[in-house]
Order: sequence, then structure tokens, then C-alpha cells
Amino acid sequence: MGVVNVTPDSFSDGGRFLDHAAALAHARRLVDEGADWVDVGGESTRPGAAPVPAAEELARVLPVIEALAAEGVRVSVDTRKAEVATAAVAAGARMVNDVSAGLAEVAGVAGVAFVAMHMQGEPATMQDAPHYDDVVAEVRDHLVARADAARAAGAPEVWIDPGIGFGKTLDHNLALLADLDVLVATGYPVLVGTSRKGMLGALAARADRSGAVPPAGDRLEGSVATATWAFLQGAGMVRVHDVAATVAARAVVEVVAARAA
Ligand code: PMM
Repeated sequence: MGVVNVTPDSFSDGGRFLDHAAALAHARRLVDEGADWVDVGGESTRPGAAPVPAAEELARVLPVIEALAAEGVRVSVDTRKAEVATAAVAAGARMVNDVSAGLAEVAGVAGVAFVAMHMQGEPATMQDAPHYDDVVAEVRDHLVARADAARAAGAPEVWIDPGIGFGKTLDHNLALLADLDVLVATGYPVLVGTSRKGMLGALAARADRSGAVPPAGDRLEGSVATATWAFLQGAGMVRVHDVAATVAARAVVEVVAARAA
């Protein structure tokens, strides 16, 4: 799944694709590079981000979704608002990717695929003091409940996603990645998004002699490494900014995995 953020403030590509022509060109490039889905979002959910009114979100994403869908691209809409999800589906989106996992019924009624992602709290404050007694079990139980609701409401395809970086410390993120098999064992296909995220900045700084944290646009190695890890643990899809590098890495590791099987 390739990411197209039509926003002024997303943490790694904010402002680059606010122009619709630039967003479309970027989306086409991601498809050429091997993306099966293009995830179009109009509201940044980075830590501390302010909410965006529905009308503004719609103005950002609808023209892009309409144009891509008309070209036969499988488009997912990254939104937390029922109104935006419904309009996006009418414009041709075939998946609702909801970081709050609250739109299960909306996706079901619309008859499109659904991604239930786990988030503790709200983007504005979610990184203040995330707390879990057992992060892996709590995330799993919440996602299964939301995925069951989406399926009961009629969603034809339902994914679960641990929500790396959404109300989670580095240790929580590492626990979820290390125990990804627990999510895979639910039977729901698993989507993972680590691309360019803060945890990769923190891990890169640990590995770097100077201790410098690389900026979001300079976290390709960690992004590809964790996407590859996710595939090897049984994830069915990864949400990434750098499609070509991820596809190439997966092609290599698949050969090794097939040999090992
Ligand atoms: N991460 C972001 C936004 N949407 N959706 C899913 N399903 N999983 C994620 O991990 C996820 C998401 C934040 O990243 P961005 O600002 O680069 O889009």
C-alpha cells in the first residue's frame, strides 16, 4: 500500500502533494513501482496534529480519489470521518482505512474493505503518556472486536493493523512488531505501517555513532527493514512511502524464505 498524503502537515511528506496534479503523479508512480493499493489521506494524524474540518478534508481527497479510481487504481481512503469515508466510496474508493477503527459499520454498509487500526487516545495527545498492562493482548482484543463488527456489518474484506506510533512508546512498538504472529494468529490479514516513523528515527540514532536522529525523509533503511520483518512474520500488506525499495526487498527475501520453507 503506497501512501499519498494530500495534507500540508503530514510528518514525512506534508505539503508535497497538496496540489492535486502532484498527488496524482505521485500516486501513479507508486502504482508503477508495484503498489496494490494507494492510500489517500487528507488529515494528518501525526502526534500533535490538529483536526481538519470535513469540508476541507473532502476538498483535498475527493478529486484525487475520483481521478485514480477512474484509471482503475485500487484506492483506499485514510480517514476517521464517516462523511468523508462515504463520499470517498461514492467517488470510487474501495477501502476505508480508519486509524480510529470507528468506521467499521460505515465500511460494512458501503460494502467496501475495511482496515481497523489501533490507536490509544487522539493524535493531539496520544504520545503524552501511553500506557498498557499488556500491549499485545490489548491491541489484539480491540482489533478483533472492531474487525468482527466490520465483518458483521457486511465489509467484504477486513484487515487489522497494530497502529505503530499511535499512542505507543518505542517499547510498545517493538513489542507489537516482535509479536506480530499474535495478530496473524487471529486469522484476519495484517497490515503494518512503520514507514519513516519516529521509532525508526530513535533506533537509527542508537545505531549511529553521533547519536543523531535522521529526519523522516531519511529513514529508508529502517522502513524497508521493518517492512521486510513484517512480511516474514506473516503480515499481508505494508503501508509505505517508498514502494520501489520495499517491493525490491520483499522480492529478495521471499526467495530466501521459500528456500527455507
Ligand atoms: N500511519 C499513518 C497514517 N495512516 N494507516 C494505517 N492503517 N496504518 C498506519 O500505520 C498509518 C495509517 C501515519 O503515517 P503518515 O503520516 O506518513 O501517513
